[in-house]
Amino acid sequence: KSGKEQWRKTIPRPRTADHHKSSTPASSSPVTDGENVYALFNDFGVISYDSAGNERWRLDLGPINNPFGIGTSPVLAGNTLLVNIDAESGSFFLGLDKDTGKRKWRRERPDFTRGFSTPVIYKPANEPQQVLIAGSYSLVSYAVETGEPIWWVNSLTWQLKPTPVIHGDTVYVLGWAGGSDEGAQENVPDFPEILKTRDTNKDGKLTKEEIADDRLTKDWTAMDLDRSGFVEARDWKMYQRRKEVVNAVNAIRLGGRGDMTDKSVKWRYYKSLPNVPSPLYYEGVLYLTKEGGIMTALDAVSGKVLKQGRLTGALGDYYASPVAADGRIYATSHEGKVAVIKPGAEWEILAINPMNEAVNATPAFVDGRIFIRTHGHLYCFANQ
Ligand SMILES: [Ca+2]
Ligand SMILES: [Ca+2]
Repeated sequence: KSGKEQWRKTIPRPRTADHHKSSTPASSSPVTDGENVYALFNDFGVISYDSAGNERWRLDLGPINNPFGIGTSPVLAGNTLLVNIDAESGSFFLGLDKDTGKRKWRRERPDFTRGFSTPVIYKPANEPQQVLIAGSYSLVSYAVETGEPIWWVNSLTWQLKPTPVIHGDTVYVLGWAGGSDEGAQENVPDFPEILKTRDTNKDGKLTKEEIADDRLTKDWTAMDLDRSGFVEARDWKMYQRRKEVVNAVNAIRLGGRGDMTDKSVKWRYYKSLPNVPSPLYYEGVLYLTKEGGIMTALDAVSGKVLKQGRLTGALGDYYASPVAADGRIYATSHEGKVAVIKPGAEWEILAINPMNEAVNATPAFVDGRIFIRTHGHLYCFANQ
């Protein structure tokens, strides 16, 4: 209530991994069960403290092969702490006992490359809890208890950052990645075919020199995903997919068994897509806030554009997701301008509140209070 510091712990990091300039080694949001807290760090792994700051357990997750660091946050489902790590190689999804940190299950995700989206819990009627992960090329729903994949929808874009949003029987999955806007797709030949012409020394893999195409080799970290020094079949398959997929916000019907790609996609929208901010569902409308300060309101049922416009007074980059509470939408720019918006098909800006500092974190609303974390401060706002 007062913001007074209760405790502070420092964890020595066993290694220092790369991360994107917009990220930090502590970008994941901690999660709490009301008594204990669970935090995930790029260079460390998972650690849990009780409310007095006593360490309960820790779990080293090893080096993570993601050149941009991690953006995903741990999630609690009953007694299970869910942690998904999508990297260029060695991606995995963990279900941990929240009280001991012991592994309940581990699911390898070899077909997934770098990802930053946070898992989302989904409770089907008359069935046990599931957890959805939006990753490169697929949305997969897993059983919380066992980690078994239950159903999935393919053809998402690569390197997803936003968290999916659930409303009713629908999940809205947004993905934008460089080079994958509608119209930029390319047909890339299969690996055996490319080997025929490029694999000069016939060892079944390709060096930079053998590929001899600057367009492919200039971002070598995005090609040689497992850091072997060569492009092998998996690296090539991922490159093929990257050139195949389309950035979009997808409305997907929840539930099913197996591959639901052809059955469950209700609509797709391809334009003015945000990179990092998650969409917001509020009273029948899906809101997207994009870099540059462009807000798009879509009819959540049909995907039709209701209104698109600039958040005048709060232009610039957007990392924080839009949030809604008590009949208002709050959109926070990287420069720290908080736009307060009247929701609806004819949304309009009511106020712009400057925080006078950069903001990447999404504001949190709890019991009539608004918590906003800027780069240097944590603020709490409330009606007195
Ligand atoms: Ca070769
Ligand atoms: Ca490789």
